Order: sequence, then C-alpha cells, then structure tokens
Amino acid sequence: MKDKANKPQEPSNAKLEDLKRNTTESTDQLMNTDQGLLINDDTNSLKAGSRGPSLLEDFILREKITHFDHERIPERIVHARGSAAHGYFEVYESMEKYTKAGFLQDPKIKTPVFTRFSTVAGSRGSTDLARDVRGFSVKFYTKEGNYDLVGNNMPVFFIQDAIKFPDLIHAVKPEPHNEIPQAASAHDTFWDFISLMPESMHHVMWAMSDRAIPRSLRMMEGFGVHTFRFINAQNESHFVKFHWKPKLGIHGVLWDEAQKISGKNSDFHRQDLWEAIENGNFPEWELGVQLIPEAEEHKFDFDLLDPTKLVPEELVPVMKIGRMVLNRNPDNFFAETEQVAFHPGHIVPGIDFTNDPLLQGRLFSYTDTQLSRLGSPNFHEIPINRSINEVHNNQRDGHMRQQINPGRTSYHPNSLGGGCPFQAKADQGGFESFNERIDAHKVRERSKSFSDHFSQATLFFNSMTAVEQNHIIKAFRFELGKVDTEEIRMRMLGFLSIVDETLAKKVAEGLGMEVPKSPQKPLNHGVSADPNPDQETVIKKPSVASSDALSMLKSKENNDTIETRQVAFICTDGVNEEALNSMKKALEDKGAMAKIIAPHLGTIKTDKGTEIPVDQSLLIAASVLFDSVYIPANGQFDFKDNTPDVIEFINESYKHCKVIGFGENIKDFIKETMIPLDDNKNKDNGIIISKNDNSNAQEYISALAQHRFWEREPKA
Ligand code: HDD
Repeated sequence: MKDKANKPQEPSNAKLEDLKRNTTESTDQLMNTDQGLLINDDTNSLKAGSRGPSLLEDFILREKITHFDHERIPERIVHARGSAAHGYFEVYESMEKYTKAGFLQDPKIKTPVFTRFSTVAGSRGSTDLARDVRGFSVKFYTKEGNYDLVGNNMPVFFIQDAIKFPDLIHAVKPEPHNEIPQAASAHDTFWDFISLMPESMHHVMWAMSDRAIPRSLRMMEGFGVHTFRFINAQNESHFVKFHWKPKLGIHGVLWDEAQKISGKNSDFHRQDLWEAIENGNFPEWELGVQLIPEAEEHKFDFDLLDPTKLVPEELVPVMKIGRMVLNRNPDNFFAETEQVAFHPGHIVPGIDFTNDPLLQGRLFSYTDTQLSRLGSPNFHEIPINRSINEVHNNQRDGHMRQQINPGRTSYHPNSLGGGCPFQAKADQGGFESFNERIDAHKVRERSKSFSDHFSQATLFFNSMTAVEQNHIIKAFRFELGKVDTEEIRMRMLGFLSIVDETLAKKVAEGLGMEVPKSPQKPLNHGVSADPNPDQETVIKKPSVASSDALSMLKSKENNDTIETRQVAFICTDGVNEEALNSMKKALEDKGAMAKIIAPHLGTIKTDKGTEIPVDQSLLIAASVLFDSVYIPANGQFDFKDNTPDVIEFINESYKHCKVIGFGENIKDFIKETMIPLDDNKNKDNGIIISKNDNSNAQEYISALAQHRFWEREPKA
C-alpha cells in the first residue's frame, strides 16, 4: 500500500464538502469529555484511596463506559456485511430524450456517489467469500435530492412478491434453533423453501453459478433488477432496466478457493476494494440501460413486472450511458458504511416505479428498517444520508433531531409563516408520479403472466460454457449434499430436471440419488401447503435459446487487462536479480501488483548481493489470495524447511487453474509439484517457463490476462 503522502489526491465533490461539516480531526488536540471538559487522566478511575472502590461520582468514567455500552446498533436484517466507497458518476451524453433526471442531462456534471457492496445472508462479521448474492447499492447525491439504485450482482430475484421476503430470509438465515450455519445457504431450511417455490428457480441458477463467488467486488456486474421507468419532460415513459458493467471484466473464484480464502482472510473483498482505492486503482463501472417504450410493454413472452425475469440483451441491447468511479475510501466505517441508509423509494424527477409487486413491497420496507436500525425518523440527517440540497418541510422533532427550524409554523398551509416552505410546481422540479391509468378490482392474487418459472432458468444454464455448467452442478451437489432431509433433495432434483435433464442427472449422481420420474409430483411430497395453489406453473422453452451476456466467461465485458491482478513472487536468498526485477517491472508496467513472498519477513539477498524487502512470509501468504504465482530463477534454489509450503502454494495455484511462471533453471524443483512438464501434446498455456532476462514476459502477461486456464480443471 502506498503511504499517505503518496496517496493519489482525489478531487473533492459536493458531498465530501458536506461531510466535512461533521468531520473532526484530533491531531494536536487535547482530550475532552463529550461536554467539552478537558480530561486530565484517562487511565485511572476516581477511587476512595488507591486500593479502594471506584466512586459513583466519577462522571468521566461513567460517560466513557456508558458510551461504550451503547456503541452497537442492530445490524441490517439482510446485507449486514458490507464495504463502501465514495466516488462520482458522469453521464456520457444527455438522456433528455428518455428522462428529465437532472443528473442524466449534462456530461459536465459529476454527481457524487456513495456505493456499498454487501453479502446478503451473513452477519456483519461474516466472511466476504460466502456463496451468496452481492448487494450493489449506489446513492447518487444529485442536486434534485438523493437517488438510490439498490440492486444486486444478479439481474433477477428469488421471489415475485414482497410478501414472501421474510420467508425467504428466514429460510436462508442460520436456523433458529441452533443459529447454524453462518453466511451459508447450504442447509435444510433454505432448500426446503426453495424446493416449494418454483418461481425461485431462475435466481437459484444464478446463485449456484460463479457469480455468487466473485474474485473482487470490482469485478462484478450490478443490476437494478426491477423494471423502472424513465420519464421525459413531455411525460413520456420508457421502461428501463439498469446494468453496471465493470471495467475490469467479470471474474469469479472456485468454490474450493472461496472456502480457503474465508479461512485465510475473511476480509478479502473488503481489503481488495480498500487497497485498490488507496493505491489509486479506482474501480470503475459503466452504467447501462435497456430501454423499452411504454407501448411495447406486452411484446415479450414474459412480464416486465416479474422480477424473476431478465430481458435478454439479444432482445433489447444495453446502451451504456455513463460511468461511475470510486475514488475515495470512507473516513469512518461506522459513520458512513454502517449508517448509510439506502431505499429504492429515494427517486428523483425523471425516474419512477413500476407495479412490480416485489418493488412495491420494498418501497415500504426500507424506511421502516432504518427506524429500528438507526433509531429515529431523523436518519436522513445523519451526514452520509443527508442530501446535498437543503431540506425544507414541516417534519419536526423526534429522537436526535439535529436541524433547528426557527419560526412558529410547522404546518401547511400557513399564513403566519408566509406560506413557507412552498410546494414546488413541476416546472420548478417538483416531483410528480407518472400518471399511469389503473382500473382494477382489489384482489390478492398473482398475474397469470408470472406463471413461467423455468424457461429463463433453462436459458441461463444453456448460456453457460461447459466449465460454468460444471461449476453449477458441483455447487448443487455441495449445497444439497449438506441438506439432511431426503425429500427436500428429491424435490430439488425434480425442479432441476425441468430446467435441464443432464443438470438434474449429474447433480443426482453426486447425491447418490435418482431423478424423480414425474418432476412436478414430488413437489409437495407430503406437504400440503402449496404456496400458490391458484397459480399453475407453465412449463415452456425460453424464447431466446442462449445469451452470451449471461456467461461470465463469454461476456464481452471481459478484456485483456491485468490491472490490479495480484502476483506472488516466491523468492529466497540467491534469487536471480535480473529475472526478478525484469518480470516485476513488466507486470507492474501493465498495472499488476507483485508481492515478494519469502520464508521470512525482512529482506532476502539476490545473487548480486542486493537486499530486497519481503512483503509477506510464507506463513502469511497463501496461493488463494493471489491470481498467479511466479518463481524467479535462482542459482542456489533451496527453501529448506519451507519446501512443502512452496510445493503446496504451487499445487494449489495449479489446481485453481491459475497462471504459474518459473525460471527455466528450477524445473527440477517444479517436478516435485503437480505440474506436468513433459506433456507436450496437451500444452498448458497457463504454465510459463521464463528466460532469465524475461524476454518472454509478454507470454506471461497474456496468460495472466486470461485469468484462468479452465481446461486444466478436470486434470487438476
Ligand atoms: Fe433489499 C437491504 C437489494 C428485495 C428489504 N436490499 C438491501 C440492500 C441491498 C438490497 C443491496 C443493502 C443496502 C445497503 O447496502 O445498505 N433487496 C435488494 C434487491 C431486491 C431486494 C436487489 C430485489 C430485487 N429487500 C427486498 C425485499 C424486501 C427487502 C422484497 C422487503 C420486502 N432490503 C430490505 C431491508 C434492507 C434491505 C430489510 C436491510 C437493510 C436495509 O434495508 O437498509 O429493508
């Protein structure tokens, strides 16, 4: 990590300036109590004699302990584990044709943002590498008020109606009798629920894919999930689906790796985001939209209001309209990342909701949850939550009110206060809801257009490469393998056989079970409570057979960058200085990060006698924390007692299909590892034997850009 002096200086923005009002620097200051009284002794409590009891009178002790006792607030009921950063958003060109949203009009406007990524199921201290959906929430501090895009890294959701959300979350959270397991869906209650909810099958396919174990928060897509509306100045509406496309491509890790990372560094994603920003490698996403004119609402064979469906990019291409850059870490985790309150209902003129029944329920839930989490309806006054434009209304009082509203009137209409604050007309920017016509009976039912639960699950599976399909199969084997109740597994095999017969068969093989012959019959297997008895599932083929955009490996968002890839240089005394330095330079020139790993911390001596600082000892480093391993040439190559650690490091990198490079004079050592050196027929392009002068460094760089060599997986 670069030191503070070298830290790239990000320009300030309106929100950062606003936060300064509440930022207190203690450098060179004397310590005082919360009442401002200077403290003379913060080490000893007030006692009756140096060996006597503490005195109740000690207000300094009491204030300190009382504050400490109340330091915790309830964690989020979902998405408790998160990491966030500041940044900005800028639009490429005016979107005036589609929306009047101020922040989407002018490419010269940089809108401050605060973006929080999260896992869903685990608690605040849980591992980053859980197999889980990732939250992707962006708060835009626009001049027209806060706009929150509260999405996920998967474009669909498990359920169609918000009334099932508490059930879904109760099912996935640790089981209530013994609070096991933490941050994991691999247990009976989750799969019990899923196996009774056919509508969840599409999202389950995503959740079992490598999307659920991202390599980095900086290397995942984001989605608004629901269909929203853009409204232009003429009050014309377009349906809109939001996408975030990462500049660094879309990458995941293997499940075996994820589990090991969780042990080695459960803050892996948080630290990766933090360090990238500290090092000036600012993560970046493009904002994409799929736009559908109001008149084309019913043109698809799925319902745009159904959040278990995506709009294939083959049907409606994604138009990239702007970019978001995250360029500043928070100053204080609690004040910013923990207290930030997102809400899909925070919108601005030019953006509006649809009648998606999941979205409609969310519009209630988010304010409600902040009331118990942050404790008061004044949570909007917490610095990270307040809008950059001043708030004027007649809301008053409540716990922890910060704002001092002078005057007699806190009601509207009033004459005593001159009628202030005034209502804003539409041409003054006043928000008006889209005047959609609704003419309906009050019913408690699901639209028939929501009844196809499988076709897009099949589309997703069909769109995967063989490697990705295999990972999905293994994920189901793992998850269902941890389910004790055989009936639940059986019901899941039934569902899977509707998605894809081979998928079901392969999962069944792993479970040592047979796929049920009539997949829908076992659905309720003795359970009479059909969640939706009036809605018969429609089983049909997907209208688009396969979509490359759904595959992480086929996605056109991937590029040949090696920026910020972490490469472990395993070295020991006697390392060839030329080999080490030339490869390190070649990689760093392309933006990769080389770390020197050696048997001990401190320094190692090169063949020329130069002392090289060591970044991590073999005790701390692990292959799963790196994208690649490189072992420079070394005349007297000997790791002594650490030899098994180095072999394990290399073998694990091999098993996880990573790029491995080494100097040609250490081939004998490499023979001790799993790497097959003599297999000329099946050459592994992820194994690079480098010359001492590294004249073939480009070969290594190109291999690293590929991220992984999956064709190795069956062998490894
Ligand atoms: Fe939610 C938090 C995303 C459905 C109720 N949700 C939360 C966060 C994200 C999402 C990213 C974390 C925000 C943060 O970083 O602070 N939620 C989604 C998506 C959904 C979704 C993409 C479906 C498309 N959520 C959903 C439903 C409900 C909720 C249907 C309730 C009916 N979500 C909540 C919540 C949370 C929350 C309980 C917990 C913490 C918070 O709101 O601020 O209100």
